[in-house]
Amino acid sequence: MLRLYHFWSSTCSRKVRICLAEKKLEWESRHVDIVNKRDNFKKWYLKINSNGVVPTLEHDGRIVIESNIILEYLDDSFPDTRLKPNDPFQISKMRFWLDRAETVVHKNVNVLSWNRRHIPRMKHLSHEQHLKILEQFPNPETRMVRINRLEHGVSNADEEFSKARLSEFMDAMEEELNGNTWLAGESFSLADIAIAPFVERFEANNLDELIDFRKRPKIGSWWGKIKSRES
Ligand SMILES: N[C@@H](CCC(=O)N[C@@H](CS)C(=O)NCC(=O)O)C(=O)O
Repeated sequence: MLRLYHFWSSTCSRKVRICLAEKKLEWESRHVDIVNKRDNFKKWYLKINSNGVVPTLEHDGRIVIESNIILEYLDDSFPDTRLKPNDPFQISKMRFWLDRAETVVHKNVNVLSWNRRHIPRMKHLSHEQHLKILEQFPNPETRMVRINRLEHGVSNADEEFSKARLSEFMDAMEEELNGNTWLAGESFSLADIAIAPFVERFEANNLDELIDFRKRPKIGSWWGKIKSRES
């Protein structure tokens, strides 16, 4: 049995839900409220995900964490509908984009979401209450980054830096899609799944330069094809 611990608007959770839908797998949902109830810092959740983040997959009692690893795990465990290319070079491409989704896109989208989404959601809390929440992040690096953001804010310069990294990322994606229909070649793959929720987040955050598809027409047509999929 597959059970997914996830949060509705989390980009990393979305990746896994898209993969489950593409593969037409039955799954049980456990919603983890990472905003108000902070279920992700509760003892029971930290037992299955010691980083205190979503998503977490449970498969027949076994726990898998990290969204990109979950994607590959699902594809390897349920190979009927393949979302991984067969060719080793294309697999390397797919892993390249999975890596960029985490190390470039997720990281920088987080910076840009701070003023736009995080602060408005937390405005009912005092500084001390907010700090107490951030101090609960078990991962020392995440904890330090979040506390620094609370103490010093995200400046215009920080935002411009992140926007520039995302813009470079989008240029690289445009170049990749110049010769290929999908990110890892001629077939839709986990690479496309891993990036799609972030493009949706660029739209939700009104990051106009990133979603100006006149500038990056290949991504525009890729995005149209992604949105027309049932998943
Ligand atoms: N590398 C992890 C990142 C997971 C992650 O950061 N998840 C976010 C939501 S997208 C989260 O749970 N954040 C908890 C919080 O902000 O309190 C993965 O890909 O699974």
